[in-house]
Amino acid sequence: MNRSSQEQLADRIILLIRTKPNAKFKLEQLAKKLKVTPQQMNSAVKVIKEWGYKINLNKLEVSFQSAPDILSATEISYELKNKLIGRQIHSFNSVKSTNIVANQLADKGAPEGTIVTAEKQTLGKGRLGRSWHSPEKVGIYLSIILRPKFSPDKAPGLSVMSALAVAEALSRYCADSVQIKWPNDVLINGRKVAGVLTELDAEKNKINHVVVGIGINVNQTKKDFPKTIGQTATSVGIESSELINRVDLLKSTLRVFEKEYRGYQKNQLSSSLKRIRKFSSLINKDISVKSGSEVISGKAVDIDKSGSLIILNDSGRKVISSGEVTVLKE
Ligand code: BT5
Repeated sequence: MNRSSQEQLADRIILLIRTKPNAKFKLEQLAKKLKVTPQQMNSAVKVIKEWGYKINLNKLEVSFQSAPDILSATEISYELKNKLIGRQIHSFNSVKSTNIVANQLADKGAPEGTIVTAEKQTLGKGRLGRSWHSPEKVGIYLSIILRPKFSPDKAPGLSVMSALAVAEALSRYCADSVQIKWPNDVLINGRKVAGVLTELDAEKNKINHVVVGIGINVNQTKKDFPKTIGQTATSVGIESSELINRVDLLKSTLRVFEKEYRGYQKNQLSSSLKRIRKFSSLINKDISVKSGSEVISGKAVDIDKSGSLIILNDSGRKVISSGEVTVLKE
């Protein structure tokens, strides 16, 4: 039996025994049910232990105690109940960047809703050539492949939509302190906890695919951040003083994302604007935005249904679809 069929068997055993935690399952009966030999059962049970599942095992019986907090396809798909987002899951221990892998999969025809996750990234990407610090097993590194039918000019709003999905998932852990800093940052108590990198592959009037990359700092402690971002970054764990289950947080994010994406396809951000405004850290602040080579200053007054930021200044009303914001006055 090769490694991957052993892993598949391990998956099936986990699915069966976790339906009744702590109940004893006879190994012989499980083997019969799964149509495998006792030897195959034994090696699959070994794999289950190696993955970090807590099981009680003797020669005759096995029982399920608890699942490890690993971003594996087995754990992510368990009771996810999404129709689209996460219907195919590619999970890795280490990749350069989940966005790079997702773009490659999309080029090869991976269906909409396919996700890529990793325990660690060695070349995690931010926007505009910047990097995303991605240490092992403490963060969530996720990319989602979308194939929307709408025209490419509607794609920029997907960043705000994704930031909203993350903010909503995070507010279950840190209720009143989560904010969205337009267009793609999520903050807790003013520090960056998550970022979104949206990459678009499109022709003139048609989107081939979009990869939405989401990085969330989950269980980092202060000393896990390099000096360069020590003052500006935070994690959900630091802000909630709890050890967070990454699989649960990832699944909540995927569920909210699916709901938001459905709404976005119908009418962009129309039905999300109230929540976006509630989370927004910029409304009514004096800001300056660098958008391409242009720098525009003024008061941020709103975000519209396309995800653009509306600014008022002496020369009137400006609508900005993407850029870098600096807050001038709190
Ligand atoms: C972002 O860029 O915020 C987008 C980050 C997207 C990361 C995800 S992880 C999964 C997927 N695969 C990838 O390769 N990327 C995506 P930007 O707005 O450009 O912010 C980058 C800046 O944030 C950096 O220049 C640092 O100053 C800061 N930074 C880097 N790592 C950070 C971290 N882990 N937490 C908080 N701030 C960070």
